[in-house]
Amino acid sequence: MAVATPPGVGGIAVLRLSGAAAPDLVLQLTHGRTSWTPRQATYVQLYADGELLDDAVVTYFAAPHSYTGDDCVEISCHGSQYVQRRLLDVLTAAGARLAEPGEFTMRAFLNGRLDLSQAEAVADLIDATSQGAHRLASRQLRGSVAGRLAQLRERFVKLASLMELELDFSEEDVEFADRSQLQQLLDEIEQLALPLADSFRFGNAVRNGIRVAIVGQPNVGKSTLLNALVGDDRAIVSPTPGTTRDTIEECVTIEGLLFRFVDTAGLRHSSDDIELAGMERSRRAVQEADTVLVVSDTPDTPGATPCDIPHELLADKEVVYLLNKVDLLPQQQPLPSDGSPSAPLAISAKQGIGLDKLRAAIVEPYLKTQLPDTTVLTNVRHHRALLATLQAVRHIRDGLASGVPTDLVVVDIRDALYHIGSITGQVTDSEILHAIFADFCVGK
Ligand SMILES: Nc1nc2c(ncn2[C@@H]2O[C@H](COP(=O)(O)OP(=O)(O)OP(=O)(O)O)[C@@H](O)[C@H]2O)c(=O)[nH]1
Ligand SMILES: [Mg+2]
Repeated sequence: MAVATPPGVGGIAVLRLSGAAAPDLVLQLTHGRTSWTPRQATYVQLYADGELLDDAVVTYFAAPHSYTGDDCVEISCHGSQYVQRRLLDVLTAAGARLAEPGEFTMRAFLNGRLDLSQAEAVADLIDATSQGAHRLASRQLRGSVAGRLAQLRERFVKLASLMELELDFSEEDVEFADRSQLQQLLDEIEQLALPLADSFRFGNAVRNGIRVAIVGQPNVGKSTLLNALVGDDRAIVSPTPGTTRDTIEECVTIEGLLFRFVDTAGLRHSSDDIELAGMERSRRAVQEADTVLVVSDTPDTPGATPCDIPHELLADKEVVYLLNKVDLLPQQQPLPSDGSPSAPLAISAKQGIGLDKLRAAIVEPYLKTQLPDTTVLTNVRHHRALLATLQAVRHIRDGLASGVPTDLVVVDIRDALYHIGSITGQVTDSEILHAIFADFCVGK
């Protein structure tokens, strides 16, 4: 039992009970009702210790056709904190207990209503604040990740059965399993698993809000650019180099995706303590960023990385090089962005030139997560398990190539199956389960 609506006062509050005893417990609060009709909203008066407490609407979901798979009852009562507390009290006295966070969803998982990846999607769906994040959670809830993993699993099972066949007959010294068939299966596995593992970088960013760090030397117009992108005078702009000391973060939704733009202190050699601390934060902002906008304002060094950003820091990030203040360039001079694909985008943050192109460049890599029929990983736990699966695939390949005994190769296949099973919840230990569901809100 738990209140499923947010804590506090509201027009109505929903109290949810799950378990075989739930329908009878709630009947006890009515004067004289003896049953509920499944899936029918029923207007009732609820009594607490003989006194009328509230008018409410009760909906009964009979097992197994409920969220948890057990008998469920939802009470929609008035959203007063007193009514909520009193209902919890009388139901507790009648034998109900408060649910743990995520316990309803955990019951649904344990009753086989959802696999673990779908159950986790429920929490993501509730947390989603943008269309993009909602879309990914919604697809995962409908089984996109589960479906892709089932395809993977099927191939591993086939691989295992071929190898085990070989194992059964090993005394006869015959190599049964056709090596090319094994290779073919491993190829298929990698073709399925690699894009899925790669999708995590973009999927995770979309789920959490895509972090975009704006970096460059002092005075190139980083704060002006932040203000232009968020459409607000958020950061102080001045002709004095070293204006921005701290990082400044602001969220904007572009094409349904949530972006967290971070303006940073300009990077240069300095002996000022505060400025140095600011630059340290700039570097951290780059480290945490999914996309980095590297801004410069001089056309002679387009695309140059400003001092103190090591190239390896940018290795697994989307990087967009910008040449700002093009409004100051002589009209006849061709813009440096003409030509090579890695050439910087010419913009004027102050005059609003080139900002649409910039927005398009920022959004582009993440938009592919939104295409219909793509399966995208968003969950760190899933990503780790999939990387472990791919590691096992490499072991299997090496084992086959170097003639490792079949029983050892089979161990690696079992290992891979274990990791896939850990994503869907086919194999889990209860500690992991509790850790996953503890992050849920109460009442879900
Ligand atoms: N002409 C022109 N001036 C610009 C443009 N963008 C910024 N500026 C000017 O450049 C100066 C520095 O701008 P800021 O946005 O404060 O630069 P910054 O990179 O944040 O500087 P720091 O915080 O000191 O690192 C200001 O006087 C801005 O008005 C532009 O596109 N064109
Ligand atoms: Mg600034």
